[in-house]
Amino acid sequence: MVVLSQPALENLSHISTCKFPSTNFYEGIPVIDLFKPEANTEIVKACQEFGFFKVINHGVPLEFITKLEGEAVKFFNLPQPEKEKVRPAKPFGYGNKRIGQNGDVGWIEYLLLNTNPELVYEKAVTIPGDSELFWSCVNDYVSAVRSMACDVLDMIADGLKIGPRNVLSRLLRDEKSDAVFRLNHYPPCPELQALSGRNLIGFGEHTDPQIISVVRSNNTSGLQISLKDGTWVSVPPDQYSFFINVGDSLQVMTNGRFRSVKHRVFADGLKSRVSMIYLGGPPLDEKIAPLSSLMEEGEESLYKEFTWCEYKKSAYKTRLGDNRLKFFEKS
Ligand code: GA4
Repeated sequence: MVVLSQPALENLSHISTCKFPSTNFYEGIPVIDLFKPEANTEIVKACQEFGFFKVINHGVPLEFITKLEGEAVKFFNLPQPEKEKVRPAKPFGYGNKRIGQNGDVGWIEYLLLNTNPELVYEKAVTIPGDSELFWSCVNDYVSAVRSMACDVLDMIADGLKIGPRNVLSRLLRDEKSDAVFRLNHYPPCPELQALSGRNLIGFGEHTDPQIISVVRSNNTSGLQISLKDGTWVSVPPDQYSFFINVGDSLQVMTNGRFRSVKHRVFADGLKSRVSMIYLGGPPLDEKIAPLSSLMEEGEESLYKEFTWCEYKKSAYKTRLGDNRLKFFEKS
């Protein structure tokens, strides 16, 4: 079980709140067993309908997950001045309440890390205590999760009946793949919940700019996704499974067939939520465009041409809740 110390209730007027019916879970989230032969088609269907699904039988060793969670809890439990010794998340490091550089805030603290082997030395983030142990846990976890994400992308190619099979996964396997990894801690907000029955927004609504994101959290609720009709639903937590989000880049590469899913996170009233997210992006110079093998005769791209670097630069100038793809849609 995760036990973390609670921060004092500070002036929270700048962080939005909302009624969060945490027990009212949505039961319609697709669950994909990666061992089943039908997984390919089920994943494609889930990406079209929801842009989101849960995977079981994922093959990521539980040991990697629990070790990294232990390191994350150790870090977030440090006294505030110790945590602030880590370089600020501009772009990589420790962040507290501020998200990105454009004024977004939430009831969250986090470590934002770059896991690209080429940049690791240049942008290395040192963690108080045993930083080497911390990084070895991150690397074990990220390698296993990346490999599972690549399997999922290969199954997507199979399900879409396009080739080569690694047309998507090669982008994450590339040593220049621009992947980001975040460890999030959403402290509970018991006083606020007791006073008003409301919960604090931990991470406001947004889509992920990358290709695919793999989320794992402890057994605390908080994650919500937006369905096609705009309804927000709560995702039942499951510490033994992973949740996968379609990102903006995969929406473009499938020419809008897949949905980049809007999601947000509330802080729980009583429990700490700790999540770990691998966001798999392509190399910076990669062109993001609909896959030619998927396009039907006469079908035109819905998007202007751009590279991942161009999209990322533009996305990082936006606010969390903005529609980042709209600048790249053909009118
Ligand atoms: C959303 C997905 C990832 O967490 C992230 C976020 C990034 C950040 O936290 O710095 C951004 C956000 C995310 C999209 C818009 C910009 C950039 C905060 C923000 C307001 C690491 C990412 O790649 O894009």
